[in-house]
Amino acid sequence: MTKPLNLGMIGYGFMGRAHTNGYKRVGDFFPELQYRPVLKAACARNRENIQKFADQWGYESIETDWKALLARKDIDAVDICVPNNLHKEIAISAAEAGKMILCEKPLAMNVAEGEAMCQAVEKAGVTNTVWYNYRRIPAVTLAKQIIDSGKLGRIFHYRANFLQDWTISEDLPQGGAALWRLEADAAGSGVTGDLLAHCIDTAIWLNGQVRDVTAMTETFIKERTHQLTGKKQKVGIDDACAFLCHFENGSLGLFESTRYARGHKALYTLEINGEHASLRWDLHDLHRLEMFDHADTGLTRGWKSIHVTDGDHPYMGKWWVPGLAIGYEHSFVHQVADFLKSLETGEPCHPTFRDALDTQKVCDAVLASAADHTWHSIG
Ligand code: SOE
Repeated sequence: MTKPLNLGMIGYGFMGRAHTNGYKRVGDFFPELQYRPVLKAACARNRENIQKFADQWGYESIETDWKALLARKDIDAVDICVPNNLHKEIAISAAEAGKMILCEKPLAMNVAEGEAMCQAVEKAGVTNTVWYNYRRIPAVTLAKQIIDSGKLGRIFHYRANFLQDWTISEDLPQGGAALWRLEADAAGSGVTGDLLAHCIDTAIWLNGQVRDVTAMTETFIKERTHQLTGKKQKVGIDDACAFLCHFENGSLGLFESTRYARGHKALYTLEINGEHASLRWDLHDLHRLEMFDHADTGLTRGWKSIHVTDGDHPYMGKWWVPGLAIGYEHSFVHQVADFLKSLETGEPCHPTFRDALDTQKVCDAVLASAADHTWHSIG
């Protein structure tokens, strides 16, 4: 007998769809799990839009006020898929209402907000997780297993990029539906919170905590028309950001993100160099993990490309047959599966709010360093 997990989805954008797809697929591919998501309600201010979303994706009902959603007895968990400036208030109220919370990344606008959210979920004792989905791409999970096995030895370097090109046009407005990521009041920051946060979350997971950072940011287009008011407004977000860091394990980190790398759409790459071996991964080729093992001898030594599609690779036994790849959307199915499993075991589903606060601390330090041009320790 399976048990229902009644979900309330707040928001209906790109991430609302990605997460909902995860809820819908999980039972078919992870049939052993005790809990089954039930799409109880979808919530957003615009009645027409949320009804359309609910009809398309199969939500049983709608709400136009998140407070009404939180007051409902038939909702066990809420998924926060709204702009970053709304995460804190909704998450704290949800915790007080005793709801489990799945919150879209980044956790919050800044560390102070994130800390308040952590305290709220911990006080209420509600299960929580943050959607840093790239941890659950099988090739990235495999990298974690290889690193944890000690195969790389002492780590010297970690580097990551997240490159896009969708904001190069000066005519692109800021603010409002789909473009809130460009408005500082809604997003908090630009590429630092939106893209580098992913790189930082994966880096901390794979290579441990960051000790200190020095950063630079740039805003290439200084003014954009606001989509809702039609007025020109100063751009307050970082269009590009690069930072150096030390990790607690003594290795050096190098990170770069921009929305101005013409030709790159979502090029998230990471590489880690250890004493005995190196690994690298690329989102545009997400089912491959590249590895160089110094123990290999002879003329054929070199980088090898592991096609992470075998039944014994992380998560892959759940899908098709060896050799057949899965994609981006499956990382969300995996996160739902791990969340449901955590309800059975009582173990946290990482990254929890508290884990995501570590990423938030690095983001805040990066932005502070870019502003005052000095090194910042991670508090
Ligand atoms: C931005 O374009 C974005 O959609 C991010 O918000 C996501 O977190 C990232 O995974 C892909 O790019």
